[in-house]
Formats: sequence, C-alpha cells, structure tokens
Amino acid sequence: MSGKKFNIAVAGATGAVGNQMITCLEESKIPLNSVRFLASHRSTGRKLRFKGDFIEVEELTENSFKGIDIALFSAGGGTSKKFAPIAAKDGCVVIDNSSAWRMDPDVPLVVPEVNPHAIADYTNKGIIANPNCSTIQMVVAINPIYRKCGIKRIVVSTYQAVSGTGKRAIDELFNQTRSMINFLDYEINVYPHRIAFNCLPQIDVFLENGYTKEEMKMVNETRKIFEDDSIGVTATTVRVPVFYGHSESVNIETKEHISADEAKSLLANAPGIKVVDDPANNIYPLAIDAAGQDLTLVGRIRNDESIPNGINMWIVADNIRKGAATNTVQIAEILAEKYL
Ligand code: NAP
Ligand code: 3JN
Repeated sequence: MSGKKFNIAVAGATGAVGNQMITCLEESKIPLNSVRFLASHRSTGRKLRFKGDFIEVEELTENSFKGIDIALFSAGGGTSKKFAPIAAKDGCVVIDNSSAWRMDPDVPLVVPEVNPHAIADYTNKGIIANPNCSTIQMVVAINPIYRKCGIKRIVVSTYQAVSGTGKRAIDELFNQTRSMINFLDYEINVYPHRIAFNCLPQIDVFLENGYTKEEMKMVNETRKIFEDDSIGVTATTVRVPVFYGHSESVNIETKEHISADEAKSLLANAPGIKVVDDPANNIYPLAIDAAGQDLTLVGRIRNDESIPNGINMWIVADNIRKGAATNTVQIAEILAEKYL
C-alpha cells in the first residue's frame, strides 16, 4: 500500500449483503480514512456498529459520493443503474453487486482468484461488477481445471440458500418453519410457494427461453469471466430451505483428460479452495460448514464414467460472503493496493 487512506461508502448498508460488507471491511487490511453507510430513506438515522463505533446511516442521494474513493453497492439493480454513474462522475470507483452492469462490455466482471487482471479496466466507466453468487463459487472451483485442460461444457444444478434473496426471505423461512412445527397457519410473501420443507426450481423470473434469469446469469457471466464464449453452460437453479450457503452439483466436460485424483491435487493447491473429500468417512462439503468463512469447499470429485473426459464435483460456499461481500472487498483490496 502507498500509505494512502481510503474513504469508503457502502450503499445498501442495512441489507443482508451490505451488513456483511461492513463486517468484511472491518476484517480487511484496506487503510481507512472514513466510512459512510447509505441506504433508503427508511433507514436514515439508524446506527450501525463499525470497529467499536456507531455510524449513522444516511439516505443515498446524488450527493453521497463526493470525496469517496471506493463505493461498494448492494442496494438493488435499479439503484446501481441510477447511482453508479453519478458516483463514478464524482471520481469514485464503484464495485457493484447487482446484475445492472455485469454484462456491459466496458465493465469488468471480476473474481479475484480467476481474472484479477480485469480490474485494470475499471478506468473505462469507473465501475467494476461483482458476479452472481452462484457463478462466483463455480468459477473459483473449476478455474484450475479450465486453465490445465480446457472446458467444453458445464452442466450445473444449484441448491441455493434463502439469504440470497435478502433479509425478508430469511425471515420468511424462519417464520414458516416456526408456524409449521407448531401446527399454525403460515404466510407466503416472498416466493411463489412455501419454502419451508420444500424445494423451488425457480430463482428470479422466467425468460422466454424457459430458463430463469438466475440460470442465464450463470451462463453469460461464466463465459465473460473466462473470456471464452465457446464454453457450453446449462444451469438449473433451485431454492432450498437453507439459511446460508449455496451448494452446487457441477459436471464438466474437459478438452483434455484429467483423472479425479489429478483434479483433487490441482484444486488442493489453488487459491480460495478447500478440498473436502473423504467419502469413506462421510466427509464432503456442507452448507453448514461453508457458512461464515471465505473458502469455496469442493468435494465428491470423481470422473464422469459416461464420457471420456468428464468430472463431477459438489461445490459449496457462503453466498453472502464469497458470493457477494467478500468478493467485493477482495476486489476493493486489489484496487486500493495496485491501482488507486
Ligand atoms: P436486502 O437485504 O433486501 O437489502 C437491500 C438493501 O438495499 C437495504 O440496505 C436497503 O435499504 C437498500 N435499498 C433498497 N432500495 C433502496 C433505494 N431506493 N435507495 C437506497 N438504498 C436502497 O437485499 P440484499 O440481499 O442485501 O441484496 C441487495 C442487492 O445486492 C440485490 O438487490 C442484488 O442486486 C445484490 N445481491 C447480489 C448477490 C450476488 O450474487 N452477488 C447476492 C445477493 C444480492 P433499506 O434497509 O433502507 O430498505
Ligand atoms: O438468489 C440468490 O441466491 C442470489 C440473488 C441475487 C440477486 C438478487 C436480487 C437481484 C441479484 C443478483 O445479484 O443477480 C439481483 C440482481 O441484481 O439482479
């Protein structure tokens, strides 16, 4: 670091992701001059803890970014679309967690373990995009195999925690579960169906091609991050009654053969990954183990015996940390250390 201290704003500070961003900033080595917490008018005046102090939440307005060096956004796509360019115009670099800017060709889409070089392109628009949580953990886990053997095709099914939908969905799973085990009526407010004791094969809205928006985010973001439109990706995304931690069953067809044992040792030495794979002792990645930490856990690594060059894996990560807040703060750390 150059000795510079940074002024950082968190937009969406009162949300599930924003709250975790604050924790990640507390844990980060970025030297801070000041922090500013922004949310909607509903939260103005609320106080949030930061490093032992209480910081008052301010309403996000067009004037919020004057004097700010880096703004971490997680206040929804509409807010990002409107305010990220305003913040950038004030000389601040925005790292945005929404899908608003991810597929803009002038905006880098970054997972630090996979394509940190892309951060340099922040100069185009002053905006860097953070991928969708389901994409992040998948590309972290398959990156070592992609670099060594190439990948022709990915087939992924996800098992996504309700925290991916935000604080209202966390409450919905809790309330429905409590009502049901007490034989009481329950309310359905967030998802189209009950989520307690159920699995919903729908995340986000359906598109004309029959896939959901979440599924197509995984397809398009994976190709952009690897800068490789030749990779075939097909996804089924499912919401499950888990609070924290997304799990994924991933099948990849590689260009060159790799054995399951080679894949395991490749992954064991790769950044951001912990191989958890000892089936003889019933050891494999679990959402309850992924929650609250930053590594992407990979296990059940085995050859797909139905094709010559295939690998199956089970990939689990904390969707709010590595899937959102941690990835954002990692980008901010690189930006602060190398570019600002
Ligand atoms: P959440 O728990 O519902 O929180 C939403 C946050 O946005 C709150 O701080 C809210 O402030 C703020 N907000 C809403 N409307 C606003 C407005 N008009 N102006 C200023 N602030 C506003 O949602 P979340 O789970 O944290 O997700 C927030 C966003 O992060 C999502 O919409 C999505 O774009 C992104 N996200 C990304 C990933 C990923 O995969 N990388 C995962 C989850 C979410 P109040 O408390 O004042 O209402
Ligand atoms: O549902 C999940 O597990 C992840 C959700 C992410 C999300 C939720 C609301 C809006 C996004 C996202 O990051 O893609 C968005 C969005 O910005 O489109």
